[in-house]
Amino acid sequence: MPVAPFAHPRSQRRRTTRSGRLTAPIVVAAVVAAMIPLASVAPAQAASQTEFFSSFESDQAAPFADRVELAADGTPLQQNVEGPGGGSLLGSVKTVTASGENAPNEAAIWAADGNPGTKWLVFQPQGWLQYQLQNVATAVTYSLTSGNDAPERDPKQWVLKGSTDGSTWVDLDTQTNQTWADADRGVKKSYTIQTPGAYSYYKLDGIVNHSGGLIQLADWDLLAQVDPSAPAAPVSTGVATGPSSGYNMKARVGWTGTHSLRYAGEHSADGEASFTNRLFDVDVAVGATSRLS
Ligand SMILES: [Ca+2]
Repeated sequence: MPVAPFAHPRSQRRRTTRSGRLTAPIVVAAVVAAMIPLASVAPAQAASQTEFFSSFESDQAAPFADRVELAADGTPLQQNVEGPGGGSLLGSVKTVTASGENAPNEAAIWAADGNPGTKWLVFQPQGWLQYQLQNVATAVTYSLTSGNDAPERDPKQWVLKGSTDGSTWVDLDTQTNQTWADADRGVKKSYTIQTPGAYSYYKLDGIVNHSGGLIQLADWDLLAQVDPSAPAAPVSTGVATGPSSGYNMKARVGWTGTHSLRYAGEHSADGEASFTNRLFDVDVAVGATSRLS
């Protein structure tokens, strides 16, 4: 399986554990998966020559999000690693749309990358931001993370809405008079959804800034109830929009388009680290000439 490393700032960040010890990040990579019964071929050709192929574009097979494989005794196949936090639905965000954006470096997609170092910015004092998920999901909490500067651009009020079709909306939560201090740059605030429901579209509607003509937001996350059988912080896997930046990579592209697989976690303890997440269930006959690449 060819692997193209890309930067995921959350994983690159070194952090200190409660014991005060620095931990090293786990490599994050974009991969393309294919069962190839022929000689090695380029990804662009592989789709028509294989029994199974995906490079995670929206018209191709979508991987499971954050699905940690379990051993026969029910324990997760994960050792000495810690994911970015359970329940996040960012891995299953299919499309991100907004009332406007400052593309490409401050586009709407940067609100959905789980990285407080990137942001969505729009030249409007009022606006909206919308996620379409790959599957219906019930968010029970959500969070907004402030941008890196200019607190007057922070959202002051908004209405969180949910929808099953992207046109008929249900109000889920309303906030007013929200404030991040000047020093609270890149700071996450979490909110409980009082009336959660199963939706495939979520929208931060009626966003109003504090003053001036711009809105900015570093991150908007939606979180589902955590599966009690899953590890406390599973390694995250899901579709993303390619690397944000790096010295040896092209930003915001995958192998065949604009999507990629992201996995993220940190080496959280001494010793060998490993994890196994399930990406696809495939039904392909494997023979002597089968190839996985
Ligand atoms: Ca971001």
